Amino acid sequence: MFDSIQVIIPVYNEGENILQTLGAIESEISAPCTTFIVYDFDEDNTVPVIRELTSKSNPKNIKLTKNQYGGGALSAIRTGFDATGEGAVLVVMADYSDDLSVVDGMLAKINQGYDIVCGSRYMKGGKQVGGPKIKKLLSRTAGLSLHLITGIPTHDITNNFKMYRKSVLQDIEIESRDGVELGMEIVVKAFLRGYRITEVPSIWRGRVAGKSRFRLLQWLPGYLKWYIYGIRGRLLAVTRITKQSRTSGRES
Ligand SMILES: Nc1nc2c(ncn2[C@@H]2O[C@H](COP(=O)(O)OP(=O)(O)OP(=O)(O)O)[C@@H](O)[C@H]2O)c(=O)[nH]1
Ligand SMILES: [Mg+2]
Repeated sequence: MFDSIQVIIPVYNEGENILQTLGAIESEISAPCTTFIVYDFDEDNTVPVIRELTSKSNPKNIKLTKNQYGGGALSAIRTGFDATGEGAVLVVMADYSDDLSVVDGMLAKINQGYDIVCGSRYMKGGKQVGGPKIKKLLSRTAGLSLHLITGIPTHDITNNFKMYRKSVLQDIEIESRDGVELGMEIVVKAFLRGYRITEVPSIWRGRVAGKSRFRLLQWLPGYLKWYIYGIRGRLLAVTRITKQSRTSGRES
């Protein structure tokens, strides 16, 4: 039973957004949180904002952490994973796009025995407000079709707003090195290994300040790789089960 949450926030010049996101963590999540803010370089404009905040009140629950794997959101999240201990680990974006009002519910699901809880824009009750239309179309199509084809228990595979049981993160080797598709990689691999996965509806809002770092064309192949991996892995598993039941049917 976990009663606190370790939050990871990758940041790239999020000085205009980070305090609002930290404020929402404070006000919308009732479980105590330790937040790892992972930045790439010392000149990032998020860094002085956090330094000022922590010098005023010295909160022990905010950890400014430098990316240990070079740069990029994906390696920043990996650095955050490394910094966390046992328990529940939540990935949140810095630009106040994720719906933090559902986080206590995510923790409750982990405590019910689920290993991963996905924030889901594309299930009943979830929503995506703003953001580029093409990105929404692609991620929605990927999420709904992967759910339909493989039975993976989320409609929103591409969303990185997910809560993990740390032991799952220790068990799954992350191969992705670029982009932001690691949430997708972890959930697809965890699904094929039989981990318990569920989702909660959440509302995603497009950023109102700062600059988007999303690179659709550059990152699309990474998403496609894990999409195909999921379908292939599921088909192989179904074929194996069918062969086994035929063999045992013949033997009996
Ligand atoms: N450490 C680090 N964090 C990054 C980097 N690029 C993006 N991020 C963070 O990763 C999160 C997601 O990046 P965004 O640019 O918001 O990408 P997105 O959410 O897909 O796109 P929009 O919200 O539409 O702009 C945010 O918290 C960013 O600050 C990076 O190169 N390094
Ligand atoms: Mg964003």
